[in-house]
Amino acid sequence: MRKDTGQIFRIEDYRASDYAIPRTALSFQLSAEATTVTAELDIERRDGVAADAPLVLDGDELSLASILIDGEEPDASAYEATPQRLTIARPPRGKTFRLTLVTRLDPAHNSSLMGLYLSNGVYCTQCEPEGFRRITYFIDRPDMLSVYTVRIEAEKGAAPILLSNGNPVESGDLEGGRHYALWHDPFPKPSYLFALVAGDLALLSDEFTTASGRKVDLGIYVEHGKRDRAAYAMDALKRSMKWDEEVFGLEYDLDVFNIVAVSDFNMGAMENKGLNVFNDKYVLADESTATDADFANIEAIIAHEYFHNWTGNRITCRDWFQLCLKEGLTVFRDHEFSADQRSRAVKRIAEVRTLRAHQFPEDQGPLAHPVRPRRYREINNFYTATVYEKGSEVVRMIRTILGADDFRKGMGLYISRHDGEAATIEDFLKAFEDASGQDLSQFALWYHQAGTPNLTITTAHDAEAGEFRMEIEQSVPPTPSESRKRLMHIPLAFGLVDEDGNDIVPTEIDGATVENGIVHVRKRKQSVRFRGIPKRPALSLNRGFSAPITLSIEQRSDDLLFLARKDSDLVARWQALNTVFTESLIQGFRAVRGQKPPQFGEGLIRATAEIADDDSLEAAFRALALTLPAEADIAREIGSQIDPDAIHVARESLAGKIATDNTDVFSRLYDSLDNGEAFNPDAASAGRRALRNVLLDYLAASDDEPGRAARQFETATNMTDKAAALAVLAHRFPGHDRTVAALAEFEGQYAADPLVLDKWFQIQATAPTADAVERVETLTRHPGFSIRNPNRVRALIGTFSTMNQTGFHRADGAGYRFFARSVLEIEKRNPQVAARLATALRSWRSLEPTRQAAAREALLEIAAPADLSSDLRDIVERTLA
Ligand code: B3K
Ligand code: ZN
Repeated sequence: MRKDTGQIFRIEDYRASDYAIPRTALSFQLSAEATTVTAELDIERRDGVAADAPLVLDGDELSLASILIDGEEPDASAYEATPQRLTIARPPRGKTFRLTLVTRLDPAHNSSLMGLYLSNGVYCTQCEPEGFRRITYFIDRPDMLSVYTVRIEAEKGAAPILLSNGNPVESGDLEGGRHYALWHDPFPKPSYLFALVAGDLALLSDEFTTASGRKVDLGIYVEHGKRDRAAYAMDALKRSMKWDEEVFGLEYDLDVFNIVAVSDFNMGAMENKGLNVFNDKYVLADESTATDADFANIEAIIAHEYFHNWTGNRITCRDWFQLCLKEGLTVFRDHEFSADQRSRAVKRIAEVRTLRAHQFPEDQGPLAHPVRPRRYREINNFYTATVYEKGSEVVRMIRTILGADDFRKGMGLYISRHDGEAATIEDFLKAFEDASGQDLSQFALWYHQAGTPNLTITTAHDAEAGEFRMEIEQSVPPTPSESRKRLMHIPLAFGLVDEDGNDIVPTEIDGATVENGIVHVRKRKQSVRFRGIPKRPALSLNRGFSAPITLSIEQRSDDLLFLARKDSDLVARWQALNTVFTESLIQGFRAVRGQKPPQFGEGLIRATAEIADDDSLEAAFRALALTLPAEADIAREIGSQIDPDAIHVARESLAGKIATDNTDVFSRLYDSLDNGEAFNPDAASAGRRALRNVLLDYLAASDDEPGRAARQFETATNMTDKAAALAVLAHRFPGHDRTVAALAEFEGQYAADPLVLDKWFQIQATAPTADAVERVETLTRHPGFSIRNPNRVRALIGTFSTMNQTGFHRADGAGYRFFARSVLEIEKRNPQVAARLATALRSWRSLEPTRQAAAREALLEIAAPADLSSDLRDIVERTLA
């Protein structure tokens, strides 16, 4: 593994490389433990570079078998090859020359899943960000664009399928049961987009004709026996291709587009040019093995990787500091796609929940960094919620500020200007400025400044003058190495709502820029005065979640409950109810800490029933509205002195109260939502299942017996209902005979289906029982568990550490100790997965003192080994700093 060297990379140190590699020809002789890679690199000295400039190529754990310069073997003193670097001190003096390198790889023992490795007998690659240098020596940086030709040779029996980027050129049989395939990708691309797959896989094929009439062959390759489970992914792919043409005018550009599903993969998927490689979790789905959430994720990730073809591949990043240029933008594009395919408001609420759950804690803790970071020690640790999700919010705000038309023009300009280039955030912003004539210099701080901005809002109403005033004050909290912050441009969408729920149109507005229901906050303090407002309005804020900020405002809970019922903006309606839930739970938490029983307002309980029963609202919206903030959400809002046990008690007591007081409505609704319809993965049907399963959980919170959940488990005809019922049994009736039986049945039925068994691991990892740590530890010895497989590790240990607040944060520190041991064990094989896992401790400073001390011990234990990987060293040191 790549050991930490302590080196820090800084954006200001960027400079173009001395040499370019316009053409790259790779030839692979595949073999599990001894693969040979021959790389023929056409090297070109850039203009203005001294003829004696050394050529330095990156490597990572490489061994050089041979080297030729212009076909001749150089003198041993002419070059130096280490596992990390190949240096040619005095390259040929001519402008161009050819370097031929042979390296040998051992894919079978590559457990880091970076570079070339074997997953379940399938050869596959992962190169982003710096995995290509584990295959051959190269100038492995995203601005090194090269045209690739790839020849793959393997044993035909073991690997009948041979795939790489671009278009297939030729293939054929060879002696000794071997065969070969030749691929050529005409589009210059960075090395991180290189991919190769070889193995024995089943193919689901289809085709797509682009708007300009080009026929594209589509292929999804999966394990034998699973082809039918790829149908939904194929459908999502075709919808994505069409959507990108219709919405952004972007067409696919090669003759083939292939997707391969592999079972060992460090993240979700990878956008390699013409050959996307996917974690099989995000390809395979049918009603009996996947939940509605799985279907939605597949649709989103298939779209995301496909959309990268333009935003990421055709226009790539100049350097890794610009990662959000492709990621934030592509997340924005996949969000829009899902919003168009499903329900826009429901999708937006889901995005807000994700952002708050993952990005806000990052921004508020020791790992905070700007959307475009200025320095890194290990780039793998910057594939974060900030770069992706906040990066997407920033693009959304550009559209809010410019309006849809100028935004679309700006995108067009960005693409036409930079197609075929490696670009920067400055290039991106300039395209929008030029297209719209607007100055985005203050707005650009969203890319450069870390931390979640806060707006403090106070209001006053003068009935006599018919005037409503809103005072806004902005602040950005300090973050690591950024103690002083500059003032941001925050587009805050709002509405003044009258007693019937209608938006009031003021006769006059002054004091700040207000356009189309948006206040553009640019100064520290801003005041807005609305005239023609005789009655005190309810104030609906940050409609549509127009800016990724926090709000400090005293709002009466009856105003919020009114907005929850009446606001014209559905996101704001959800937010209003959620705010009342959160505030009530924080009060409940304080009561529990003070040894008092928590109390909850009747208005809230009534509003919950009313919203549940309002069939003018989509079921999916009602499901989200009814879902209480998660324990981690409540902890984040409390902010310090966190005691997860008290949060758990408060939340359970609110759930119990809502369930007891609303049993009749909830059980009637629960029964009525079971209409026996055939399974359909569409948003409306999924929404009905979501609502029914939220109600099941509530009803179980006041039931003494698990009858209803057990019945649902037994009669369920799809995985969504089955897994939801199993979770209710395991979480609310642990140890009950029917729970034990259901867990055993599920385990037996899916023992041979790892992706489904992951749900069984997850459900048990999240059960909030006193013995959770011991249970999870025991499950690590289950035959279906493997510490080498990232999906298994995430399902069991990842879920435990992020979603089982009482178990992970057990007061005696047992959860942390188990966690530290696991992280170190995983790190030996896969540093990237270990480092990601370790971020679960990033909010340790918000815990109450006893847990804080125990969490620190665990972090110190993780930091102790002298030879940690750069991945884990970077996370643990920043977390402790
Ligand atoms: N670009 C890849 C992520 C690569 C992560 C490397 N640690 C997938 C995506 O965002 O589309
Ligand atoms: Zn991406």
